[in-house]
Amino acid sequence: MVIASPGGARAVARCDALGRLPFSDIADGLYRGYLTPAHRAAIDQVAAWMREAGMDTRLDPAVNLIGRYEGTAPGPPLIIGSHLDSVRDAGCYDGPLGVMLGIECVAALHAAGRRLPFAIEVIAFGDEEGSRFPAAMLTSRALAGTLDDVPDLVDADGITLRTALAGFGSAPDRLALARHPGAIAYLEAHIEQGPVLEAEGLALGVVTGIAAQVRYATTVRGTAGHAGTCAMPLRRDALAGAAEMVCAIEAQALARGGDLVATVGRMEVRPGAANVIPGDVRFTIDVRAGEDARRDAAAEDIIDAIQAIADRRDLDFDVQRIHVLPASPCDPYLMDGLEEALVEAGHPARRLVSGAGHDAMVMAALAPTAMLFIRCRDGISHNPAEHVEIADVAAALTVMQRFVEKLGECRA
Ligand code: HGY
Ligand code: MN
Ligand code: MN
Repeated sequence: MVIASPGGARAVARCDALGRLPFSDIADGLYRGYLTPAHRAAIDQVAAWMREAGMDTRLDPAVNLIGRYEGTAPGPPLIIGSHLDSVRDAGCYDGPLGVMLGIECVAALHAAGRRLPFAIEVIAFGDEEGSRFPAAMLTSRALAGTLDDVPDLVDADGITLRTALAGFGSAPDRLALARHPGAIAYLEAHIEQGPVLEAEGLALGVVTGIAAQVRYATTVRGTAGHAGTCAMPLRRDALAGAAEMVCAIEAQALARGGDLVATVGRMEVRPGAANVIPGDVRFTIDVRAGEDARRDAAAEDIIDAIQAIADRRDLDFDVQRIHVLPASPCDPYLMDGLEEALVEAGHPARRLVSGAGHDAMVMAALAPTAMLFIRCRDGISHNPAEHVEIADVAAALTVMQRFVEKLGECRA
């Protein structure tokens, strides 16, 4: 697929193109899961765009797509990346925009016949969202070498990670081979997914760090029963209990205020019939804060609060931690360089924290990181209404190109 106009417009157009079949696993809207047919189609298309920009391409054992543009000298590359997978019912820009902007940075060098004193690798991570298997940042953790053990994951259709990897010629025990030898820096451009830049009339901002996050899988068990014959005082209604728990989780986060957030994003009710008292409810809890200690304190209080509800209602309760990532500060030197590039390109300096998680928080184990935020309309994300302006994306590309040139000047 050839999309003509270079730069910001082409990056946006390519994200839009990836938002439709065959690059989505659903016909109406966008969902691109890790190791799905849509992921395969997206890899093939993005790899073609990478080769068009002068890169060699490969898939690593974790099924990250890596495009490489050689430099004039040997040594570790600059990595520019983001993720190709999406949440369910997603917008087009969360993830792919950072990959497309990385490709545009290389395409401009290639078009000018130029190479920098270091190679540039553009990486399209396969699984940042964790929307297919219950573990997030799986493939950037494999690449950064922080995936300690590969859990036996199964998706909602009962397909195992092992089976899904086999479809791409890999296997769980090969994920460790995805470990990257190292990079001089990791740069990720991403939509802000929040309202700050738009509220201040800014197109771009430099990210100072990424909030700590922890995620739990919770099971509440009561007694399924006949909705018509079981008297209210005798019930062990798992859904009524879970509903009280969800409100308690919200209350705990509201009481703390600040950047502490807690979310129940997914709930399954069983058996799920209108005339049966629910006996089994499973839901997720996602807790985030700017620092690990505040995240942990809030999570502990939340679990205590919902355990007390289970006890009072005579419900069985189980909670498993399924994902945890520490807060990840961006590199001060790289932040300064990115801010210089921002100001030289005519934008006010603005630094802000990211409440959203990003592969950058994992890549910090491999290299110093920098993130550039791009304004998005109404701060909306994880939603088909996600929208960016081409002018803002073009501005981001200019800043990224200046930043990359600065790195080149430092290493010349
Ligand atoms: O959940 C997050 O913050 C990211 O979008 N995966
Ligand atoms: Mn993202
Ligand atoms: Mn996301």
